[in-house]
Amino acid sequence: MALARAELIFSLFDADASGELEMTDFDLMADRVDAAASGSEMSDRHAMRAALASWWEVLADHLDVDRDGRITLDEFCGCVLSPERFEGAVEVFARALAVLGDPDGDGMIERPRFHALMTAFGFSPDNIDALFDAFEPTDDDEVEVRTWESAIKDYYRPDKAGIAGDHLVPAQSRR
Ligand SMILES: [Ca+2]
Ligand SMILES: [Ca+2]
Ligand SMILES: [Ca+2]
Repeated sequence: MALARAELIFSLFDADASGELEMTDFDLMADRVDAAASGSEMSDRHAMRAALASWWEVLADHLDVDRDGRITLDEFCGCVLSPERFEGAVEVFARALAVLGDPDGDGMIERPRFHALMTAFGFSPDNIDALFDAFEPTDDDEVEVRTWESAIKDYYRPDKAGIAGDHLVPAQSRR
């Protein structure tokens, strides 16, 4: 399961589908999320950009073994062995994303906004809905941002299994 998850996370990070991770992938994700986060404060959007940039730096520092500025899938799978190294970066990212999901600060995120942000990160519509439903939305079709934030943190941990974010894994690759 851990390696399958690492491969899935790798393919999501590879925003330009070049087959390797580069800084430009994280710039591209930042652009997409920024476009999806209209209505959020500029400072919150900048915080997301900064979170993605420093996440890339941490990944490159630890995983780009041959120092060519790109992370191959083989190099990336090294993160399965030491997920704790990336926890800090994932936490900052999850917080920044949660803030973008809740511009009015009431602690809840609506389905359309959830959809827009998750689509920006490359998740597919069916999987996004399944995850939203797993969070048990209110009658107003909102879920708690806190629940989502902790699911994001779990999701990007390659060693985690049996989590809400498993709804984001296409059925055929679940084990
Ligand atoms: Ca790429
Ligand atoms: Ca490399
Ligand atoms: Ca809200």
